[in-house]
Amino acid sequence: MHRVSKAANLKLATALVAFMALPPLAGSLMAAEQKPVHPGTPEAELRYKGAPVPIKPEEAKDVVTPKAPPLKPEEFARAKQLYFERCAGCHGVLRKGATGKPLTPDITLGKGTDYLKIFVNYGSPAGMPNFGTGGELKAADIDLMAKFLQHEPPTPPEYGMKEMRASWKVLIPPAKRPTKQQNKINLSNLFSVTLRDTGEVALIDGDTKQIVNIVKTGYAVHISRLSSSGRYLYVIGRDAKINLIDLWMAKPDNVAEIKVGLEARSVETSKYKGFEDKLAVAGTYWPPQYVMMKGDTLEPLKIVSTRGNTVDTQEYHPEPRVAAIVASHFHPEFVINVKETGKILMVNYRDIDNLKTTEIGAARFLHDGGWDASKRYFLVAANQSNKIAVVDAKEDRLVRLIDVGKIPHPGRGANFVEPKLGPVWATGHLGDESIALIGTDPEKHKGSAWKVVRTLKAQGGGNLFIKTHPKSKNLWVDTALNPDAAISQSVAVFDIGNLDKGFEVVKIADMAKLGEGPKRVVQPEYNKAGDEVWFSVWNGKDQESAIVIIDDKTRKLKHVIKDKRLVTPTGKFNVYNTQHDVY
Ligand code: DHE
Repeated sequence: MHRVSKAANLKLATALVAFMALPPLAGSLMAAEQKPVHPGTPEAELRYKGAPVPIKPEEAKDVVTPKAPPLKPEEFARAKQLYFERCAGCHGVLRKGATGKPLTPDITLGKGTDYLKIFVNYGSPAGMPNFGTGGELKAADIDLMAKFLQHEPPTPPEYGMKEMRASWKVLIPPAKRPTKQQNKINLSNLFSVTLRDTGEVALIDGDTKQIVNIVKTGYAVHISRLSSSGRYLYVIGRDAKINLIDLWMAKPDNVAEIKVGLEARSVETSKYKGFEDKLAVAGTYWPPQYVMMKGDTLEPLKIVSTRGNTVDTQEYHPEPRVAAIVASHFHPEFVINVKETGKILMVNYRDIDNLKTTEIGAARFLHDGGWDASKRYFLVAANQSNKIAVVDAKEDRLVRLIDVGKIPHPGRGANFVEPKLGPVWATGHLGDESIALIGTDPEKHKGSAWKVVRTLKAQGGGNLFIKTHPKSKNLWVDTALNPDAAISQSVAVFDIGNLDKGFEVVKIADMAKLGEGPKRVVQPEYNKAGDEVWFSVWNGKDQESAIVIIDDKTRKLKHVIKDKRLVTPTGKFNVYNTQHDVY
């Protein structure tokens, strides 16, 4: 296993801090890259720890703790804001510990203000940022934070059926929607492109490369998913707002919306035979729960909490966030991954009043993942545990926990046939340059199944997404979070038929011919035919970004989409490939 050096880790960590802290520190992305903010912290940890939480501080109630140093109301308000922006992503909203350590008063009161101040000021080699010496927080704020941490954590409000129904809007009821497609777009080759910092998606015609519409969505919009038929597009923002877009309209646009919580990342729809387009499901980070909704209106039907005990030490965790959700093709089930408890819930939606759930114990910090080529096995990263969990969706059981490299980050992963070893599913890593190939065919390639059969070496750490297509011979690997601009602005491409040859570097950002900015190249996504691969060149909010389209066969530039409306493009979701789980 190749590992990045300590110095490289430090550089990468620094870049990641800047990257993670996007909303409040957005403008300082490049500047912050120069400061050593997280000494000794591997990049991947930081990537997941520091993201600001979009919960408004005023929503979380103050709890004054008798033995803790006193704080005035305005000091409380400021401390809450700082905590949600800088700390909650790692330590959890309730400070019970997520990828960062627990910070509840039973621990912090014993440490005292001076000790805590030193910690916040200088950080720790275990991953705590040096907020003081790194220049992120002033002395007064560090003092405030050290006192605040000794009080009971302010709890954000619960968010239940009443709140969901109050936020729910059906803009165009199903009866008033088109009965057949009203536009001439080749919908199966449409792309939904996340415009992260404007809270919108760009719908781009994959054939003509023209923008069909820019649709308003939630704050810091995150992912798009398709209904089973491909007609409806579901988009979720970090503020837990879901937008339902009807692609049959003359100009595809929102037909319904709902806010399902205060913070969220995942949405999915029912795909099992007989339930096509019937249900949608969304998981929230806060409150820790998932909700099932009517597929064509988003009417909320059932909310289920994910609070419970961790898979290993079996301690109670008050805030287990919902990470990836996929729809099973073998049963009417959603596969719901609960991050902090490390449990995979196979939730049967056949009868939601008598809900049957199979709870599969995997490993903590479940995050993202995808199906193998047969769509029977789901492979998901337990990222901070450096493992991939494999679940059999036919038999609803854990097949194996596989040790991989440092902080696996597959996106949905990449399925292909390794010439000697048979079908594999591959993941890259945030924390090192390795690509792990896991055998996925227990029938014909039993010896290779459910282990790392081969490890490739790509450009470096900071990989976010990896992609191929059943019709392609290429495996594309981004390195969007690598601190070296030459690496974050280019991608590696392997020849699947000759992996020994190593990779070729394709300088995607240069092809876009943009001005200043980080120009991170992120998330390869194929068109329906599998002969083009699209990359986002992700620049700052006030800078020009682009989408670069590569001819997959020749690996040469085919087209660049530039438009002043394409602000901070990141994820791209091709309708056909997302609808049919092709990756
Ligand atoms: Fe994502 C998928 C969570 C930051 C782009 N991201 C996911 C999933 C989760 C997740 C749980 C799986 C969803 C599913 O399949 O149902 N992402 C998080 C975070 O908690 C994190 C680390 C911090 C945060 O602030 O939210 C985070 N993600 C990012 C980004 O900064 C990215 C790179 C840019 C952006 O647009 O926000 C980003 N995440 C994506 C994309 C996917 C994703 C493009 C879907 C990949 C796919 O191929 O399906």
